[in-house]
Amino acid sequence: MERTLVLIKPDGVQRGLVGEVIGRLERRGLHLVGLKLMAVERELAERHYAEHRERPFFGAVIDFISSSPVVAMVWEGPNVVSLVRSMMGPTNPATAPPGTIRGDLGVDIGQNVVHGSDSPARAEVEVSLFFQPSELVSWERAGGSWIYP
Ligand code: IDP
Ligand code: MG
Repeated sequence: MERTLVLIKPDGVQRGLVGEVIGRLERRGLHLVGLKLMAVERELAERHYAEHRERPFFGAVIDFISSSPVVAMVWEGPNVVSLVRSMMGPTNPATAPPGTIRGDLGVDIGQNVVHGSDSPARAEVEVSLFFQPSELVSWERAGGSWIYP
């Protein structure tokens, strides 16, 4: 079963958008298997964003994600990586379409409310960076067959 890491970034938590973001993912029918509020240490931030190490915005991204708590979650389901990415919208909220999380809730590329893994392989790495296996819960949602027949 596919899993993805979703972070509600410091701006989303500070702005009181935790319920809004989780509500959208829940209403879509996605399945939550891990959830916690946490501070992101710089070392974890640098490992999480390692692919951007050479980019000019790397320092700013590390400073930002470690500046204030995030909500870290793992969601599970068929195609969940691309489902979440399409719900988030493009990286820059200024050009993200209405109806997407970033297009509805943000305006700045650095403060774009959410992170979602960009591939199943990357998701596996990111889930294991943020969660111990014992923190993930396997459970069945009542009425789940009305979402996934
Ligand atoms: P993604 O979050 O949509 O996957 P990435 O390209 O992986 O976007 O970039 C990671 C994060 O780095 C973005 O979510 C954004 O907050 C930040 N970022 C990306 N590009 C820029 C930029 O050009 N300037 C400032 N911040 C950026
Ligand atoms: Mg990315």
